[in-house]
Amino acid sequence: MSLPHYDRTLVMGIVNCTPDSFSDGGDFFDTEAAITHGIELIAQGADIIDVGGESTRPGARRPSAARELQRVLPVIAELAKAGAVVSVDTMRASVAEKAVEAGAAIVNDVSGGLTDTRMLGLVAELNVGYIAQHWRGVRGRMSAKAQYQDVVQEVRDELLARVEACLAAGIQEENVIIDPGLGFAKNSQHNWLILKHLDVLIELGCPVLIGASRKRFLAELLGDPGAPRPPKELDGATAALTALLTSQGVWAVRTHTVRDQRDAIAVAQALSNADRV
Ligand code: PMM
Repeated sequence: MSLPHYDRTLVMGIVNCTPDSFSDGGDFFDTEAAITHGIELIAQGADIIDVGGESTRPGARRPSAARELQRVLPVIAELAKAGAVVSVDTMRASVAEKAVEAGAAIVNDVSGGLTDTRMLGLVAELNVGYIAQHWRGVRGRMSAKAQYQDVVQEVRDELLARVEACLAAGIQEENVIIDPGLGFAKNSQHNWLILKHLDVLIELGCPVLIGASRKRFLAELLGDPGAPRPPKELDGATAALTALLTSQGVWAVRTHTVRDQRDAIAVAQALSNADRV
């Protein structure tokens, strides 16, 4: 399979079918509500819809694989039927396998293959896209692992190791996407440094996906000391970042609000294409 490629940064719309995600916790937990939301994001111009059934929020309890499947499969099937390119946000090979059967074209694994030893081999067999996110550990233990001498270099090296693991497992090079995993074992300063030096990741040669939408580092930037701004009030900041990321050559942004991000990308593109005649 080949990944969607366009002459602009792509927008991946988020459909979290979970009661407890970071930033839209519970809004689209119900299957029908999740499908309706996905269709709405497609209408707003989403290039990819990312469907997840497990929250990665610190302290969240893992659902069973059966529960995760029950949450995501009907949503993936309906959105794929509606013509969407669907990715499944899962760390489990068993869920990825069924999700691809139901129509998903990309596996989005926030653990980059480190949670489930079957994952990379399965993705190679299925010949689908694979998002390898930078990851240092699960939920409660994430912040303890946010220790770096040089966050940019270490994230780059650890991502490169995941890309090599993907290739060794037989995944086609053109199917591998990398993601620094903002907020995953990273504090605000780490996130800003990674974003400032994205060229270091882009130089690795894989498409780069960035998930900044409604994340805590934006809430901390815009809130008062000790009172971060609520996630749903961060969409302007997310769009500002999207415009800047577009000019850096990011392949896609993962976001809760598709229209704003498409607008931000159009503005950045018009500016960069404007020429004196
Ligand atoms: N962030 C979250 C979940 N899945 N997947 C990728 N590839 N990159 C991310 O940054 C990412 C992800 C957590 O955010 P949410 O709870 O708002 O979806």
